[in-house]
Amino acid sequence: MASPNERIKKDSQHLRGTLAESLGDGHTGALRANDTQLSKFHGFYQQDDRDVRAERAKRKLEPLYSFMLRARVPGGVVTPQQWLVIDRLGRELSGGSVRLTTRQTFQYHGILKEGLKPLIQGLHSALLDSIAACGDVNRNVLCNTNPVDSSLHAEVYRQTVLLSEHLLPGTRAYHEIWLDEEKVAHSEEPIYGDTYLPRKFKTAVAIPPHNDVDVYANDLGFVAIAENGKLRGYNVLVGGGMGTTHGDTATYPRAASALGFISPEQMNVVAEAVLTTQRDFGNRDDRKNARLKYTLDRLGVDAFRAEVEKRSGVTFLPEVPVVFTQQGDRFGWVQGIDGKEHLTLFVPEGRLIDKGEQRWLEGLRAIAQVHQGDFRMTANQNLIIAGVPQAQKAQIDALVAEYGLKVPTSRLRENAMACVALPTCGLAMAEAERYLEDFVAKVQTLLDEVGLGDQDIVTRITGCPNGCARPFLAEIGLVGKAPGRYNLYLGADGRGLRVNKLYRENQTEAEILAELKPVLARYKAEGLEAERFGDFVVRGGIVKEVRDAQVDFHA
Ligand code: SRM
Ligand code: SF4
Repeated sequence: MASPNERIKKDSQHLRGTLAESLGDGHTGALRANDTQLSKFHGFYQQDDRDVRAERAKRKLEPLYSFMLRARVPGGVVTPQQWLVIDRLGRELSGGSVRLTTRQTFQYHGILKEGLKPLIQGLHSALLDSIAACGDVNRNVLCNTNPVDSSLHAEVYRQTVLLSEHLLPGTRAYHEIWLDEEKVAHSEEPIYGDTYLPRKFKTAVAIPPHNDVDVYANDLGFVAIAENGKLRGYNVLVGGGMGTTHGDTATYPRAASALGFISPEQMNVVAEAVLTTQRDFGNRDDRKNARLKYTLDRLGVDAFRAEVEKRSGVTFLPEVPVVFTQQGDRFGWVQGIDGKEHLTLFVPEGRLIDKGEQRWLEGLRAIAQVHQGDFRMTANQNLIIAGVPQAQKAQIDALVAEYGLKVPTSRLRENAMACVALPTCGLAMAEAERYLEDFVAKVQTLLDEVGLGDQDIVTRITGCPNGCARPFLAEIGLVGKAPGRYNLYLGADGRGLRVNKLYRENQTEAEILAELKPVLARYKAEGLEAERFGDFVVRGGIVKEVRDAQVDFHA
């Protein structure tokens, strides 16, 4: 039987539902039940503050409802003028905080129902939107951010933006409800149809050797291939994804598989064919088994490829061999091939707030007022101040210092990520964002004790197995089970190509640290020159390698 979301989508008149009525209802801070599903396609989620949930229930008050809104920013690039608007809206409507996400965009939390329309209109005034930032559609398209090494970046970024536009839903619901556009009698969804996709759909574009976008974690991935400094085409990947459910072996994280190589001009037609294949073959009965990775494993890669070829008219050429050397970002100043300077700032947990010596919003506002290049949000919750002329470097450095934006850090900390989790995420089983710094400090102590020192081990924590900080691609992955308890995963490769495997279940912090210490000590003693921690634990037989996630992840 089709999942209830299918009926909600079908009856929504292309995502309109009763959102306008829900907004106008002053008796509650919430939306009508069906509208809480449709709102996602418009970029926002209904949430409530879980820190005060029990206390409010005791006082017979409804939960403290508010909304999280996520913008759509293909490739994560915004201008300084746009940044000033993002900053102002964050201060006025989102409690003075803006959160950079793991998908190159930003979120506002704590927005009241009456704040939604001014927020969306404010973003629109800066040519920004939140269309399809969430929901069963293609989401924000990621693209390698760093315009440093190759002339490919500008071309690949341009294609990323066009792809994002191409895969947008056709409905005018967003414009009517939020931007007061006149209602059209009839609207079309040429790509999606009336029920959109069975589930969310994510796309990323990577430029080797940097896998900063974790391209293998996406439903659809494009890996840019260069020849003599020019874009030759893309390897197409399908079927990546992180979300799992504790105890349900029919769910698993999966690194994407290759379909083959295409030319740059074939990108949109192939993307559309992959998307419609998932639209027509994806599971619409069980949302836990509905992502493209399950469709792919059910059909098999060869049959999936044949279907995409039939729909697109494109014949895949053999995948071109590529080498990825790292996940994560490169920090500090780097000079691009055009002579411009780019500064990657480490943003703790992606949280932009003014607190103590670190005044992120004030500081970035001051930078935006003088900056002549752009800002680039990375897929690791960090920020690049990009395209700075040589002559302005010192001025930017002075502002970074004045507002405390150069945070003392270590390689472990720089490479660590956590999802939002408590108090806003309704699905969190344990802390993540509020716990990461503490946990990383304790792992650093272990590294120092065993003599490893300043090590770059990809470490990620999520508050539940949905995997929003891509913990299954971390060399040390913690996934929340209950307050203060996590599953510990080891054995990803630090390049984002291989998912990890459960090492210990339902552990307290003390237990996790006690488990990690001897493994780190063995790595120090037995690890080969330049061997990554994640590769060592596999070679050393500490965890088994996951080759085929469907079979190996739970074995
Ligand atoms: Fe996520 C649901 C936050 C990236 C897999 N994710 C959620 C929700 C909306 C909770 C909910 O459904 O009520 C979280 C809101 C928390 C909050 O208070 O803000 C949430 N996800 C995030 C963000 C903000 C984490 C972060 O700390 O940066 C990321 C926003 C990305 C963006 O800008 O679009 C975020 N989520 C991811 C990623 C990473 C990625 O895409 O590279 C994943 C794993 C990849 C994947 O999709 O497989 C991810 N989020 C999920 C899932 C599991 C999907 C699945 O296939 O099972 C859910 C739950 C769901 O969809 O049912 C989820
Ligand atoms: Fe929430 Fe779980 Fe995603 Fe963390 S991983 S933000 S706890 S859904």
